[in-house]
Formats: sequence, C-alpha cells, structure tokens
Amino acid sequence: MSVVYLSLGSNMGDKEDNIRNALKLIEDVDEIKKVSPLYQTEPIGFKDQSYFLNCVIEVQTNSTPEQMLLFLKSIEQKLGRTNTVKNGPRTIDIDILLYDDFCIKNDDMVIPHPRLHERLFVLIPLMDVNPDVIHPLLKKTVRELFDAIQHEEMVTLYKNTWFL
Ligand code: PH2
Ligand code: MG
Ligand code: MG
Repeated sequence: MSVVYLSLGSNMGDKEDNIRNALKLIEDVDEIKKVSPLYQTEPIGFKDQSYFLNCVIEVQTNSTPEQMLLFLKSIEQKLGRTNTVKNGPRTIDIDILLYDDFCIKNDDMVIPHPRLHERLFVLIPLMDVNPDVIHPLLKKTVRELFDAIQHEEMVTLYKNTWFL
C-alpha cells in the first residue's frame, strides 16, 4: 500500500464540477484519505487565462506509479482534456506530487513533482492535508518548503469542507 499526494486543477468550464468528477473517478479505484479545501488561484506561467481552482488529496493505493499515471491520464481524457499549450487552459489536470518516498525521473514521469516546492497553489493545500510530509529529495517538510518561498501569488480560500 502506498501513500500518494495528488494535485488537481481546473480553469475551464465548470471548474468545481470538473474536480468533483475527477475525485469520484479516483474513488472508484483508490481510497481518498484526505481532501484539502478548494482554492481559487491566479494562473502561474501563462498569465492570460482564467483563474484556477486547485486542491490536493491524499490517496492510498495498490497501484504502481506507472499504473497510477496511466489511470490519471485516462481520467483527464474522460473529463474532456485535450492537450493544448503547455501551462495553458485545461478542464482538469491531475499531477502526482509525492509517491511514498520514491524519487523517479524518466521520460514519462518525475516524482516528486519538479515544481511542487515553488508553487503556492500546491504547497498551501498540501499543508492542509499533511504539513509534516517530507520531500524526499529536498529533505524538508512541506511546511518548511512553504516558509522558504516568497508569497506573492494570489491564493484565496474558495470552499472549506466541500467534498463530502
Ligand atoms: N497548473 C499549471 C500552470 N499554472 N496555475 C494555477 N494557479 N494552478 C494550476 O493548477 C496551474 C497553474 C500547469 O499544470
Ligand atoms: Mg500541472
Ligand atoms: Mg499534468
């Protein structure tokens, strides 16, 4: 059994519905242990697009990282994601942040997520679900990573306890 942290984001269509639907599909296969509040966040990277809704979940799974990645891609497809511009608008994006204490780097995946420690839209909801989880490469807790970065992006609480 592995403990996995996933980041979900949507900035097209009914954003909250997209994330809810993704969680329901994940629940068909894996056990969702914790769900962060939902955050409204300003787009990072490509600025000229709608705001995002973001959250982080903790999942318990029997899948391998490869199986998990394929499963998450299939959910993105099912929910109508078409691959367009890098960092551009998307109905749903589901990224693996941490997978136990695995460090994986190949052409298909990089775990821990390479930008997790620089993004407030990831660090804040990740702190909500587990502030003490350790980044296996940087050897710091999520709270320490959060304290170490500039807090300039706009991240506002959108809904507390929203996925029941
Ligand atoms: N995802 C990106 C790029 N920029 N910005 C916000 N606020 N939220 C995201 O989920 C996001 C982003 C690439 O996956
Ligand atoms: Mg992403
Ligand atoms: Mg992605």
